[in-house]
Amino acid sequence: MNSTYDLCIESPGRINIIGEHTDYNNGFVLPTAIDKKIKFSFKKNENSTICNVRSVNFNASFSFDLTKVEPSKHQWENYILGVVFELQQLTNNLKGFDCVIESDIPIGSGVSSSAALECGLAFGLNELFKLKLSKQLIVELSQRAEHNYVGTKCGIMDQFASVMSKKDHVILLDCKSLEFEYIPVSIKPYKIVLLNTNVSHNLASGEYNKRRVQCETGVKIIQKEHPHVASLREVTLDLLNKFESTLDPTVFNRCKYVIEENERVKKAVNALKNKQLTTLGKHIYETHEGLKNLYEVSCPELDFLVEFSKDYKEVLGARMMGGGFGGCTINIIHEHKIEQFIEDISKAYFNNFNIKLTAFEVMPSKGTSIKN
Ligand code: GAF
Repeated sequence: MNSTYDLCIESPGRINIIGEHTDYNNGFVLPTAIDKKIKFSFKKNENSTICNVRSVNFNASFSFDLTKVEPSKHQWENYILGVVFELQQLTNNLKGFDCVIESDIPIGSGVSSSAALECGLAFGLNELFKLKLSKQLIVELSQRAEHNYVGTKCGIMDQFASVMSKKDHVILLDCKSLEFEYIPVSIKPYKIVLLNTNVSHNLASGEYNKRRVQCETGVKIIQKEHPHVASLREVTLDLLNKFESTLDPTVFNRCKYVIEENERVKKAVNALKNKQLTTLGKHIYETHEGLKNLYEVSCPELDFLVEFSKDYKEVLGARMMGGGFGGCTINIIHEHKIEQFIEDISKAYFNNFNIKLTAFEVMPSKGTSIKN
């Protein structure tokens, strides 16, 4: 840490083994933090309400006054302002501060640099000003910041993973009750490799929020006849099928995907706990099919990478990860084949799209913490 700063925080990005687009449907997810993170250096700005924030990666700075926090036209600033605004709804103890931010998380790659930014800032300010907010509150206020200042009506998975993760484990999170279980990632000799399409997606661009509305539309129609249904969590495939002729076909497909995905998470967890890694991989491939055909959040670059991986018996499973429309695929691959696989797939990807692929292995890591 730079010696002129009082506090250094590290806040990680996340992966998700399985359970995509289920979090805002009260479903199940299986994420964990990774060893790519954002570093924050904080210091108090005594006797002032002015806050100065600098992003090393964007080579940009901005300042704002705590007495006049409002959205900015620069999206990255809204992540900061949103968190400060949400903190101000909970406490009067925020004072001026200086903060420098530096990240090695690839932006727009589906590993949630946004949640890392929100959670790291909230966690850091909680420490700096001794606000005594619980980790769960930090998770929830960071999610609200994304809803209210960034405009993405995201679920809770990314913020939860960024704050709550434990080294060498994934989190089975019930997004309805927020009950969770840490599950060891014992997958030797396999490893987790991300392949970044380097095609950028922007969740706030509307498609993400549209999916959420489509799922809610399905729920509202089913609810009329089945009042106990509050979310897709309470809908079985049999019940959904009874509404096939009533629901708009797109809405039906979205709902079908979510219901099937929740079932897949449970099966995948079972497979992981019993070291049935081939079965785990099969479910991961099935998730990609669902995201591509029913949920329609994939894109040609992601589909290409997943299809290509199927020619390698050493790849147990691959799928697009995160919100979609670009970003990374997650791959479970035998450690002896990683190098060859990356070489082959990078060449093929470049030949097809004229875009360079970026590949990196990730380790399940701990959540947001103070760096000593
Ligand atoms: C994004 C969102 F932020 C998450 O809440 C989640 O919905 C994910 O997309 C899809 O599973 O990362």
